[in-house]
Order: sequence, then C-alpha cells, then structure tokens
Amino acid sequence: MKKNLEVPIETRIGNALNQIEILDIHTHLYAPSMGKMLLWGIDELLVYHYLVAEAFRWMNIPYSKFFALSKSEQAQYIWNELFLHHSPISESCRGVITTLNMLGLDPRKRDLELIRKWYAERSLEEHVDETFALAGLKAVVMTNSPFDREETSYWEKGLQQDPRFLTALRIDPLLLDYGNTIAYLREKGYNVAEALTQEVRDELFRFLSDWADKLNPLYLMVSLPPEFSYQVETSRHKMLSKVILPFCRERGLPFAMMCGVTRAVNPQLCLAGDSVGLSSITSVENLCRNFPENRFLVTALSRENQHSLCVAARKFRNLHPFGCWWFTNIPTLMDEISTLRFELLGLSFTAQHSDARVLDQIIYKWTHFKESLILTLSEKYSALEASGWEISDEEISRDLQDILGRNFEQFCSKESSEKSS
Ligand code: FIX
Ligand code: ZN
Repeated sequence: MKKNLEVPIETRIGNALNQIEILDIHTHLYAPSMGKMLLWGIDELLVYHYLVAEAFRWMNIPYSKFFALSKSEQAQYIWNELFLHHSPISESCRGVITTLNMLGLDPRKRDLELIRKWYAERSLEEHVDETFALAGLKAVVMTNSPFDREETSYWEKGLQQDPRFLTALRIDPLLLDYGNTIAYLREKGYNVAEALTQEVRDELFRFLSDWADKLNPLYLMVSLPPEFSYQVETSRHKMLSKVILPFCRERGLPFAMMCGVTRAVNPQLCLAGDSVGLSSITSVENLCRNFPENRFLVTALSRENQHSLCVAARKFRNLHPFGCWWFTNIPTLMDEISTLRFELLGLSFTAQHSDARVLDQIIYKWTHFKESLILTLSEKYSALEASGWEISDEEISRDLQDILGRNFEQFCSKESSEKSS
C-alpha cells in the first residue's frame, strides 16, 4: 500500500481529483454536430437563466421588453447589473468569474468587449477540448427529447456520434402532459389515444423503442413536480406502471427522476421562472418496492428531501441518489448533501452532475464542486484515520472514481439489472 502520510489529506484528494476523468451524468449540452443547439461563449454564460433570475431583482425593465432584446443586449444588462453595479458574489455569478479566469481571461478588467473579442476568435473544436480538460471530464450525458422538433431533426438526419457526448431519453411530456402530447405522437405516425388500452400501450412502446434505437440512451428521464405521487391511482400512475417502467425493464435501462420542480411560478421570467417544492420520498420508496426489477436514479431539488432520500437508498439497492441539483448546487448545500450521503451511504451514490446548459459552465460547476468535495471528504478521511484506519492514494483515487462516474456506470450496466431482479 502506497502511503503518503506527510502530505495533507486535502492535497492528496486534490491531486487525485486532477488525475481522474469524471463522467457528468446530466447536462443540457449537445454534441458539436448539433450545430447551434450547443451553447457556448460569454453572452450565453451571461443570459443563463440562473443569472436572469438574479438580475431581475435589480432591473426595472419590464419582463417582456427584456426578453424582446437581442442576446447580446440582454447579456449587457446582466453584466452591468450583476458584475458592475454590485459585486458578483452569488454562486452563479462567481461561476462566470471562475470560468473566465480558468480560460485565461482577466475578469478583473471588467471589460466585456474584450472578452467578447476573445471568444470571437475561438474555434468550437478547441473550446470543447479545453473546457473538457479544465473541468476534468471524459464525457457528459445530454438531455435528448424526442418531443423537441429542433432536436429530432438532427437525429432523423442521422448524427455523427461523439463519444464525449452520451445520450439520455427525456420523456416529460409523455408522463406529465400526455393529453396534450397525443396530437404530436399521432402526427409522427403513432396511433395513440387518451385511454391506455393494450393497442395504445403497444404504440407508445413502439415510439419509445424507435427513439431508444436512434439514441442508444443510458437511461430514460423526467423532472417531476413536488405533488407527483405514487400512492394514489392517477393517469400518470398508469403511464408509469404500464408503459414507461415495463419499457425500461425490457431495455435494461434505469429511470431517472428529478424530483421537486414547480414549473413557471412566475411565467414572466420564462425559463428562469421555475421554483422548488417538497417531494414525496415515500412515492420513490413505493416505486422501488413495487418495481424491484426497475432501477431508479433520483435527485431532489428541495434541501428538506435530502435526508429521507438517503434513508430510502439504504433500503433499496435499485435506488441510486445523484447530484446536487440546481438550487442545491451552491457551496453550503453541496457540503451538506455530500456529508449526509457519506454518513448514510458511504460511497454508494453519484456525488454530482453539472446540469450545464452552456459548455463553458462545466469549468466552474466542476471546479466549485471539487472545492466542496475536498472539504467534505477530507473531513471524513481524517475522522477515519483518527479512529485507526489508513487511506492510500490508490484508495482515494478509487473512491473518487466511484462517486464521480463509475458507480453510475455500474448501476446502468445490464449486469446490475440482473442483480436487482
Ligand atoms: O429539468 C431539468 O433537467 C432542469 O435541470 C432544468 O429544467 C432547469 O432549467 C435547469 O437548467 C436546472 O439546472
Ligand atoms: Zn437538468
């Protein structure tokens, strides 16, 4: 066993983090072959919906007038408000600073035009390579929607695959808004109707199979509102138990549930108008118990759900908690959530996903998470050493690889689906 007892544990974890390659298991990024769907650059960073919400706390401009502006005009407003008129201390604002700094730009100059010029001279290929390298990623998982016309046009044409951009099949409209999705499915040639008869279920299966064949996804996924429940019989209940979960079983795919988003509490804010609510982890437990042959990847948006999600995962090996999602992706809660998970689950979860919408964001989202992980994990290793254990560098590296990709890969593998049945 290679010991490294002279070097502080924080440094050893930091060194190991610099050497491993992370798998980012949920993002909203797209492969470069999907053209303008892959967002990058300073204006995209500034108009990120996290920053839009923060800027509107200061801006007086009417919502509709702001959203009618061009992207660079919106970016200018946000830059002025959040970076020039006030210090950019929020997590999302600091993220822009970390990103620019790590790319070799100097945000201290406060010169937006200079930054724009730098980006204008950059090629997308070099930018993908550099952002992945700075974040320490080997691959990201995209969010691929068969209900998005812009996206489906790329898949229907046949896409050049890039091994750094993996796929996940997103099915929110099917589960959450089936009534309004029927027309779209019929237009695409699937003979579906409101009642989930055997014929309709077969057609929905055919739809999912066609898309799974096209995309080869790692998992199916949905974001759920807080009121989502698997306790009382509802039409969503039936769609899940009769279509989606049997399909996942047949294909050996996990089902990812992102629990606790209330969409459009302020519709005027557009994408920035979503909020958070408390979810039912009892429903997650019910699903894990009633469908032991399915595997569930679960993250929760509300802070108050984090403890019960860990407890649920202690009870069900077909449940894999992941990530510090969105409003929980802030230092205070990353520290707290990782610590809760270490203390209740050891290392049997996936610690983070970036949810990046703009390529450049993988730099800060992963850098900031690594800062948190160095703190939380060094505390755990130190306590363990004080209790009479010794950790080698190889073991540190193994543990980090587990929580930053390998556990997820193992959970998704067919081998794991055989184990849970
Ligand atoms: O449902 C989701 O996948 C969410 O992550 C998004 O809807 C959300 O807008 C987001 O970007 C959060 O980080
Ligand atoms: Zn997301």
